[in-house]
Amino acid sequence: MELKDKNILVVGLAKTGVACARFLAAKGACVTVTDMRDEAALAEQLAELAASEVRKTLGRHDEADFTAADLIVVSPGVPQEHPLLVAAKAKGVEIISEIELASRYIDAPLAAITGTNGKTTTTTLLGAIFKHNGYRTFVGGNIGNPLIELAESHQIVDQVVAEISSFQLEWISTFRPQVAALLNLSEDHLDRYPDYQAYIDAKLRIFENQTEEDFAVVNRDDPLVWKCAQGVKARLFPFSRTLELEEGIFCRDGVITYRHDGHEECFPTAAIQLQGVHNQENIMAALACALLLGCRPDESYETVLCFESLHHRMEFVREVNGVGYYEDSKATNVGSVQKALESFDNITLIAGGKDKGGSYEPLAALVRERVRHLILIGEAAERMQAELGSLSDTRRAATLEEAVVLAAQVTAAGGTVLMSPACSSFDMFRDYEERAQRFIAAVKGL
Ligand code: UMA
Ligand code: ADP
Repeated sequence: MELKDKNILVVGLAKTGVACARFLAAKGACVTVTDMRDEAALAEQLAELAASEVRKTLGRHDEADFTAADLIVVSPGVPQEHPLLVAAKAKGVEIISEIELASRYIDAPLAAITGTNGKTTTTTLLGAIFKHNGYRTFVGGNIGNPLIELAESHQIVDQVVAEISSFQLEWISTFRPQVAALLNLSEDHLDRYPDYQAYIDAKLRIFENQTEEDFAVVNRDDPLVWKCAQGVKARLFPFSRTLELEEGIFCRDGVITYRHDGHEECFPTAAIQLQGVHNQENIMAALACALLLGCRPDESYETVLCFESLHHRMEFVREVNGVGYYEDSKATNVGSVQKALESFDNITLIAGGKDKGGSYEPLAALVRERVRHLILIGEAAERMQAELGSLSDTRRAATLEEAVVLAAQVTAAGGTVLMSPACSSFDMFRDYEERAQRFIAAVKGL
């Protein structure tokens, strides 16, 4: 792909935009960056770009930048239907995402992980398995560091593991992972997509350019994933917690069994530290990707045995007066909260935050069955109250701290207080990490 002297517009100047602009400028392209935020708000990003020659349109977007470009590289946070992207597309301008650009400059095999939940856990575990097998490995993508940073660094690696979001897949054209995993599907990001199907369609694009030489690792137990998988060109490699599979990876009676081309490997689960059925799925997906890409079973299993849960995913905080307090701040949709509720009985659930537009109804049965007290916070409180408020003792709190104190008052010994919000955090906090820290501080203050 020739970039020298090309007019390239980078839309969005956060992590992705900065890395793309630096990479493209170093390749000799004429780069313009544009962001709705102004210079003052972007001081940090501009400092990172100080050594690169780039033109800037900040505090606004100019149509002329879009329609005059030879190529546009879009950040994940910019919606696909942005009118200026639509206008540029109508004029025939090529528009790509950062993962598309990066993948054109990466030679190493690519394992790409998507799904509504479990991406970060599975990506991190798979990266650790590759490293323990002795492979030079880059781990990146939606997990926090753009893939283009690998291309920019000229680092030589043997394996690339990428966490991939639906947003990043919106503008791909040739992006082709050797192994792509789809962990699960449930409603999410409906504040960005017109409907659930549009979100699903974006996710499924991970398989779009695969051929029968590649593998699609898919959740056999998720009916929607399994149905969608029937259309893929890659070889299907299912994982299951319920079925014995001839080809695939499955867990039964405390043993994970991997079967591929008549070959079998067995991995007992008793000594695995990562708890919860959802993590069993993440482990199977990571093991499948690793073994399909040449990892040795023994080293891979050793990594799985030692791997501990990542922070802010159903993490135990402390016990006070016989009540266990758990923090699951990364649970920002109903799919992840379902898994959290399945893990406990007699729950006081603290939920709510910024509403993403999906239905809370999928939680109803579990709330009725397992939640004794529901304490709602944030912008979504009203909608959640309307959809779930009649199923258990439901209360409202103005702040997270007030919710924790209220939870401590109403929860009897033997119960569990669980913060698993089903919403993003941006109405009250900087991000999910700040929400987690505030919960932990409030619990420690009890
Ligand atoms: N902007 C405009 N015009 C617009 C819209 C936005 O100029 O119309 C600007 C914003 O002012 C901002 C920039 O565009 O400066 C948006 O950038 P971004 O949101 O893409 O931020 P990055 O820092 O580049 O982060 C992105 C991912 N962000 C999103 O998908 C929203 C990060 O995922 C990812 O880690 C990073 O690239 C590296 O690949 C975050 C995320 O929340 C963690 N992902 C979602 C999730 O996990 O649920 C999908
Ligand atoms: P993602 O990167 O997709 O957001 P994480 O690994 O960060 O995934 O986990 C996010 C939330 O989803 C946490 O609350 C976690 O407990 C839950 N979770 C993790 N894996 C799964 C899974 N396979 N199915 C459902 N929920 C999961």
